[in-house]
Amino acid sequence: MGEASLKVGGNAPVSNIDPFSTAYFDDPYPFQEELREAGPAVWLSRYNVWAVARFEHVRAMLFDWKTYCSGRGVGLADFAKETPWRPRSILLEADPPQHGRARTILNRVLSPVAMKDLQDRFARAADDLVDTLLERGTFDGIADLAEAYPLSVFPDALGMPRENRHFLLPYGNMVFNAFGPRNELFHKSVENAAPVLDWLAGQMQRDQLAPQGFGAEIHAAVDTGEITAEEAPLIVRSLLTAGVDTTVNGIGAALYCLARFPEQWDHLRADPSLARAAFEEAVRFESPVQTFFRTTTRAVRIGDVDIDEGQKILMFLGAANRDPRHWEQPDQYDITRRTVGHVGFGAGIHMCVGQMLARLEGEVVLAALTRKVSRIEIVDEPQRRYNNTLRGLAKLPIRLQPIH
Ligand code: Z7Z
Repeated sequence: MGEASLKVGGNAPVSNIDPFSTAYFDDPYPFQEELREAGPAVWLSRYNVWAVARFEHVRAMLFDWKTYCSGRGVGLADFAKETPWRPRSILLEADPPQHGRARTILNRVLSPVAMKDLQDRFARAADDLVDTLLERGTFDGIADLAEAYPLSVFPDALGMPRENRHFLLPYGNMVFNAFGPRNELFHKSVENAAPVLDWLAGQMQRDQLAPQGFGAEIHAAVDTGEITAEEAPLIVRSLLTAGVDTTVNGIGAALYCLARFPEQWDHLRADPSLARAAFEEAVRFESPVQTFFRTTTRAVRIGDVDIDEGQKILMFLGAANRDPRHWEQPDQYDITRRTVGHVGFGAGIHMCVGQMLARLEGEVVLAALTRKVSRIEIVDEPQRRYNNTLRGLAKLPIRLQPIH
């Protein structure tokens, strides 16, 4: 780990930590502590960007969209200086007022009432999947559960055709890698996703989507004049991009936590009404979305550190969610903890628009497990999946013991 030093010509601490390296992904916690302890803002000398890792400052940044904008991209690339690698998202990579128009539509499509309509179907699908997996006994908790479940319900809710829905995974993997540097990981994920790009472009179009579902509802907003016919496919694309890999890693995180901490699993079984809380705490504890960027719209001071206009700042959601300045025993997975205020879903105007859908998926999967399973055992070494933004596993070999 790097020696702390001061930024040339300034008063800021400097670090040579690489938050996009496999060493970091394998064990991010000592690095995150170093960044939190170094100061409220730290210069990352490898990438010439700023890092903010303390809870208080990450949260404040997320709420202050005027100072910390998204329109110049939420990855390392500054859209003011380079052309985005894909047409920019009019939701994620936008600021008010443009952002609000796309957001309003998705707020409606993914509203609490819409979630209520999905509840029974989603719960039944979780029950069925857990039944099938119990018959197998031993399986891969990632491919067979954390990936299989969202892929079994989310494309249906969108109104996608049956074929090739697993193509959503390599696409999401590429987009989330693309928020980081153009490293080996990024290039490999581009290669992996190349064969699915044409398919994906087709999935956004109105005539591909079932007459009922999130996709059709988005396109219907063209008819009312809320958005243009050019904007609708881009808003569908936002769901296709952000709706699968994120929930896969959220469910994977919860499964991994409950397998590693059997006393928490016992607690959940004793009180299944904690299923939602157990999922939420897994999102805090593992922070499936680890980092992304903002760009300063003016000169600012964070703590005692001066930052110029037009600077990229990397927000460490995962580090904030384990900041001991805010959390008691942050490195404990505790399903009875008050998790309110965690930044695993972000905060402010860009806070995850699909968070209720994610929670629904997480809750019904955990609830199905509590009804049928007595023990979740890890039977072989878990393997990490490396991604520039997402934290999660590639493999989690587990065995489920049925309740007799
Ligand atoms: O609009 C989009 O394409 C989109 C892509 C990625 C929206 C959101 C995200 C995202 C989700 C980014 C979580 C960072 C964290």
